Amino acid sequence: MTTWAHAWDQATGQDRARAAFAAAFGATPPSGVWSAPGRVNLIGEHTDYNGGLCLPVPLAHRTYAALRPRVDEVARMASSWDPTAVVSLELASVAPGTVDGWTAYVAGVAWSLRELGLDVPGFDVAIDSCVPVGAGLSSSAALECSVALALDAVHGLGQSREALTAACVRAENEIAGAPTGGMDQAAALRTIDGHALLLDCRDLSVRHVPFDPAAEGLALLVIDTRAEHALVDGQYAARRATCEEAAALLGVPTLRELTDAPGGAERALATLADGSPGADVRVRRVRHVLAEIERVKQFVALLDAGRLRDVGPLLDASHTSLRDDYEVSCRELDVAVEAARAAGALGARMTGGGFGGSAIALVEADAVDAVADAVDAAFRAQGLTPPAFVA
Ligand code: GAF
Repeated sequence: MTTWAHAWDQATGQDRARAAFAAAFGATPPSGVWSAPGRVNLIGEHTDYNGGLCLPVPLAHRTYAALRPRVDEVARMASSWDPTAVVSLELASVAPGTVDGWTAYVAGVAWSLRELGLDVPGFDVAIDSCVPVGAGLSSSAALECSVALALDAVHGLGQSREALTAACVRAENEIAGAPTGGMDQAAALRTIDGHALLLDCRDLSVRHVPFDPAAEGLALLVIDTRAEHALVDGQYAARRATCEEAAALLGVPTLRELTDAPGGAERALATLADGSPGADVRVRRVRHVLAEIERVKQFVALLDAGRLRDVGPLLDASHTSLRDDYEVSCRELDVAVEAARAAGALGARMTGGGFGGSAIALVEADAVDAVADAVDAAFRAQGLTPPAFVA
């Protein structure tokens, strides 16, 4: 039997956060409940920190923050992940390396806003969420962004979505210690329903591209492999460092610049293939990034032309490149992708940072259950923990 992780409707999410708030902090209600979604990225993986393009869509799964300001400088934080504990800390004590676990994402946002010179005193907050945690679906960003929206509203900070995105990225990089690139926070704060977000990470401009698989008789199946992924274990940082090293060797600020002139990518790859120590790895990492940026452009062109049915080969090529050149896939992701394709998916790929986490498959709407069953069966046949399907 397949397992499905369904989203709550927003009224349910808000009620749950209010109930968690009452359980942690007593009868006086919160000032409100704010929320932000998880995401899947359709294509454009490991491009954000290279100034590239990516194309996330919001999930119906959201994180809810019930929050009330305090007059002192204390943050008290409760969550459904650990309902018995309320973590309390002085905001003035928050600095890189001082806070661990999920509270780093919450306290980090307050720290980041205060670093901008904004007046952010203490608060009580209770969190509840239906975004699967550790599934590569951006639960961290959904948490940060729900808190950022809450603090912005209760303190009348008047920050734009773009400014809040930047503050959340800083919280994640500097307080939570994950050197991520910013796609996830932009997805949580700047996406709109029914659209993919074409995010240009060089200038942070966005375009909302209509994305409605159901209108074409299709569905996007999201497969949480339950192989836990982590962005703070060094592998993600190593990929980012290699890209930055290659950009420095090539004399460009980011790898994106290599895609600006015709033939730039080919010339760059030829230059990098100089036989020096590490050259082979640099070539493969850069080849992925440059090809992936091109795939985003092709994917968006197909969406603009109403040809979602034709994006399958781009999804497949993205996965192959992430598996072989970027080396961020894993057995569970490969099994999910191969089983989905074998069961008739038009295309499939890992999504998010990799090393575990989730895959997506574009399938005929009436084949969702059959493809899910086939993926589930493939996991069981290989002795893997069965996946959860996120819907
Ligand atoms: C993770 C990171 F948080 C993003 O910034 C992005 O780099 C992604 O991995 C890979 O595309 O989700």
